[in-house]
Amino acid sequence: MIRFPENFYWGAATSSYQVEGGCANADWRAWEPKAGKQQSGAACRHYELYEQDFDLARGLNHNAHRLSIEWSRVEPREGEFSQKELQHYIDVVKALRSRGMEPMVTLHHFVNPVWFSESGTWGKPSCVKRFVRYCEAVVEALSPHVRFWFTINEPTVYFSHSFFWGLWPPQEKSFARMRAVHDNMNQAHIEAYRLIHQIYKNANLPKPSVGIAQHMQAVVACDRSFRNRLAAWLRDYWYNLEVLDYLARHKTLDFIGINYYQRHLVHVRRWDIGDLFQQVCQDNHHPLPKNSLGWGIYPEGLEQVLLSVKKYHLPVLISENGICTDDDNQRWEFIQSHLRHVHQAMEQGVNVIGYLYWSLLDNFEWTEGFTPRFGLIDVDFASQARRVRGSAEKFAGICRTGVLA
Ligand code: IFM
Repeated sequence: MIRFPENFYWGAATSSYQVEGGCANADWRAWEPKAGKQQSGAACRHYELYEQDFDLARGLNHNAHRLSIEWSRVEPREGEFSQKELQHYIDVVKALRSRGMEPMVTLHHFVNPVWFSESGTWGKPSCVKRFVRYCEAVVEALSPHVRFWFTINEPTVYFSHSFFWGLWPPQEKSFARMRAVHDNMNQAHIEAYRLIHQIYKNANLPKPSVGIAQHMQAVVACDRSFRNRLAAWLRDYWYNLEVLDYLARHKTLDFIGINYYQRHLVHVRRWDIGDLFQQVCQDNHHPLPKNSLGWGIYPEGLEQVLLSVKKYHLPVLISENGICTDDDNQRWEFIQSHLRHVHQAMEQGVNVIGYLYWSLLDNFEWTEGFTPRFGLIDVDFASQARRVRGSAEKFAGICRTGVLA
């Protein structure tokens, strides 16, 4: 039997664009038809149905919930802030509080307002000022109700997918642009971190906790050869640790959010950028069970990445961990096996303060559309009916007792 601490945060995560629906001023929305991708459309209609969804989460004994603010709603045109939308998000976080759930709020989760993308996006140095101005409006409005802030979700995934691999809008493929975005996002985090603390101080509010959600893969060399071990080290540094090192050096992390999904088995056949930083070895050695997108399920990897951030001596929140699958037994197995490794990392001294499953609801999985089913709650996208999955009921038992049998 495994017991987690009494004050542990248990819950699930979502992001605005993936669940809300109707994000008319978002750059992703403008890009989807041009790119011939499935369109996010009404998504889960969570913008209207959030109270019902939070009732379900509360019924599943969640005591925390991570959500994101849709920048393109709050600031649909440059410098014009919508009081109506700010009020909407105040209502959302109050709805969580009134149900006994700790709101954990992300300010940027992959999506930008169209005006921001059209005027240089994250590649232009003025983006820092623009992002910080948006943060100020949101944090001023929500600070009485929120203690946990994530400035940016998965910066490494965002700048590599959007500016280097050309997979996401604006589909650029330039190392120089990616570097500029990387630098600007780091700077944006640092300035937003300081601003958030200042706002709380000015308002005499208790100190907030500000961090980022970092996507971390368990990077494993597929054999003991020097070149594969070197490549694994490089990939681990670049994807997992480089941004954290920088922000920790600047003392702008109060906690680290970790989003963990899969193993990356590194096999460098050629010294090219794809083999080094992107490809996962497809040979049939070290086979693993897969999720429905073919990602290798590797629970011990969560312990590995947790131990790799121990050196920062900061609280760690599992801000996302989940599986897309049509087999709900596999989901329950996934949750239990990952939690065992979280606990093992805690026994080795990592200060893990909570676990948020990705995701509360089936939702819009970016270029993969609505097919992958990550949710604790099944969503029928035609009728918008919700159905709580068996795995969610079982997870609810752990959320209630803190005990995994
Ligand atoms: O759906 C995404 C989320 O937006 C960011 N983290 C990974 C999830 C699954 O791919």
